[in-house]
Amino acid sequence: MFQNAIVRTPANTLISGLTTSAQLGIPDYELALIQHQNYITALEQCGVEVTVLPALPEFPDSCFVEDVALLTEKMALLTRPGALSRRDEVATIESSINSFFKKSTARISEPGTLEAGDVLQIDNHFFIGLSQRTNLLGAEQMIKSVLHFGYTASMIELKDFLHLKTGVSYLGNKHLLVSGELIDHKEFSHLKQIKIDPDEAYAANSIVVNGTVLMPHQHPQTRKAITELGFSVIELEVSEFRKVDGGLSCLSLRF
Ligand code: CIR
Repeated sequence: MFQNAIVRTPANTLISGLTTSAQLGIPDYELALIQHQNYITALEQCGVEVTVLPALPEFPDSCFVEDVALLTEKMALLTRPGALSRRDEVATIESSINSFFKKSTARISEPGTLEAGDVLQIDNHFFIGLSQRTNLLGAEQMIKSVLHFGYTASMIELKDFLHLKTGVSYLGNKHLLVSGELIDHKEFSHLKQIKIDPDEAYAANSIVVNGTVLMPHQHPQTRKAITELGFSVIELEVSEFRKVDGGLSCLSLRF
């Protein structure tokens, strides 16, 4: 069960966030604020206490808090983002994380890079995507840190996705939402895959919060597959975050 979540209010500089999706247009900041508030409300509906950190205009992507830390039951890991413009976001969230994880905080150090959007936890195991943002050294550092706490970890090389969790989410009970290059990936052969059509690929980034799946609005086939598994679903419109490559998972740290 998750008891807490940390989010950060989007800054008005969100419109200059890093993006590979420029064809979707520039985010509407006022709408992004409304969508962000709806996201917070959904987390609260799932029984989570949400800590809302203030906007940081000097970091356009800072509302995507997932990337700067990995929070697990036993430890926290402060990352070192591969995106230069995001690297100093870590320092801005550290004290908040330390207030929850007093004893066991590790960090990724130079020349390693890692963004936690590249980390998928399934039970006691972490899959780490090697991406444009997460390098081998960062992944190796993370593996060393988590082994120390009794977890296991392995790497998955990515070709297309920005982050590992751009293309995969774990629903629990061995069920995986999966899309694109990760469909039928050998690392996931022991899991039941819900394969997402290319036209709904954005829904591969969904989150499960205390038994409820939070997924992006208007992905009917994916929604049907998820509800058939018995999950309750909350659909959220996050169009303004999608314009800067953000999805459901990256908007919060849940623990
Ligand atoms: C970035 O490129 O870093 C942000 N515009 C989007 C980050 C999305 N993070 C995630 O999916 N974990």
